[in-house]
Amino acid sequence: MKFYNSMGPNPQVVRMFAAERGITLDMVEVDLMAGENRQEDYLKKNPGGQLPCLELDDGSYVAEILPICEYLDETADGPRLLGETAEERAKNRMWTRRIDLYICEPLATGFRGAEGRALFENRMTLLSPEACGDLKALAQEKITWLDGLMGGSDYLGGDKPSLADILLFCFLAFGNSVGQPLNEANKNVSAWFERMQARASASA
Ligand SMILES: N[C@@H](CCC(=O)N[C@@H](CS)C(=O)NCC(=O)O)C(=O)O
Repeated sequence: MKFYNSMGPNPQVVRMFAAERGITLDMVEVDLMAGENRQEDYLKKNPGGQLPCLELDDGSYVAEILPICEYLDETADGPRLLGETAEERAKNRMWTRRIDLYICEPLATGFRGAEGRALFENRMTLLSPEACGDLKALAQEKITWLDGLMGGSDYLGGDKPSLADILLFCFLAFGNSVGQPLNEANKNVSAWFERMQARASASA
């Protein structure tokens, strides 16, 4: 198994998930800044042209971070991070989907068309900087919504971090570094962010 890795929050989600799950990834670096991921050799692996991507032992590929994490969870020895029962898995997926659709997607699309414009303008259609401002505001609105729900437990998934926690952490850390800072008025999210940052897996 090989993990095609790069800078950016998406590969970080898989690296952090693997670290939490006790999995060592065999990493191959791809130069995202130089656009290596948009060239023929990489497109044969992942026609979506984005990172990361996992090459399985049979030579086939799985792209998209959430299915990659699910695959790692199901195939590694030891207790599953995504849950042992249908109920646990459904709740994990519910949180992961909320975080992905309502926070990660607008945050990342908002970044690409604004601060990331020079890097992305020859790679994909971008929204106007004004629309990107609206997307960033939508992401912030949902983070504040989440803050109101997060008082009772240490992590979204309960007493240990789930994939949803890892996803949210990597994207909030990324947002923080590209002009979408953490809002300190969101006390629960801020305390949760510090808890996540203190985990050894945060530097994976
Ligand atoms: N939906 C994809 C998103 C992947 C993604 O956006 N990756 C970024 C790196 S964080 C990327 O490849 N950016 C460079 C590009 O699009 O050319 C997933 O789940 O893996």
